[in-house]
Amino acid sequence: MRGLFIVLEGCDRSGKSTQCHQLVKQLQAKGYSAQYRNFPNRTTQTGKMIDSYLRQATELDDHAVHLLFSANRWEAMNSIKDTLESGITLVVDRYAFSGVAFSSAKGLDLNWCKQPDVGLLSPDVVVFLDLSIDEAEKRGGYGEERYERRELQTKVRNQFMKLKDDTWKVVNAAQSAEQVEKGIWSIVEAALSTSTNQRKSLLYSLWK
Ligand code: FDM
Ligand code: MG
Repeated sequence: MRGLFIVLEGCDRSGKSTQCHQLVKQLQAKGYSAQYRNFPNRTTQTGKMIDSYLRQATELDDHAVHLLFSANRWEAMNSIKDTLESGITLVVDRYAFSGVAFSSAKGLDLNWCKQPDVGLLSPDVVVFLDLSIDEAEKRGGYGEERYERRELQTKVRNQFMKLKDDTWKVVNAAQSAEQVEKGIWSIVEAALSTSTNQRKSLLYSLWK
């Protein structure tokens, strides 16, 4: 049976990366093969351009960088598909939802933002770690990268809310790390329990 394609999304400081790594560990402890991936993947050619932009070392047009983020996902699709088909479950830290939420928060048209990601592999589960901006700021403030500002983060959160559909599972990220972990696990456990026939075949159908 193929692996599950799990995406964790949320605003900065919501604990996404920590929870992704915890989830991989928990899956492995239960005997599942699981791996962590993240977007942007800063190690590829597109990823290096994105990294330099995020560190504010270079400037890029908003549209151009949006397309780079999308290309950074497209170039990973074959590998993601092969990995899932080999039976490995993937826990992915950010996906196209971040792509659209951030770029549209900067003022680009939301529908325009979705287009380059239309037809990416659809995740089986999207877990949204929900945290208010006030709670996020209490966690030690933002860092030095582009986008790590309260004003933009507030807009990003609003844009995420517009993308949320009934396939999303929301977990309150203001809880303790252990409680968040439990909330995520119960969602993942339900998805894992689907039998071979029930698990829908992998489709390049995001936003189609
Ligand atoms: N980000 C991330 C985008 O603007 N578009 C995208 O498609 C993705 C995947 O990049 F501010 C933003 C979100 C965040 C920044 O992400 C770097 P990490 O997770 O902090 O590395
Ligand atoms: Mg960050």
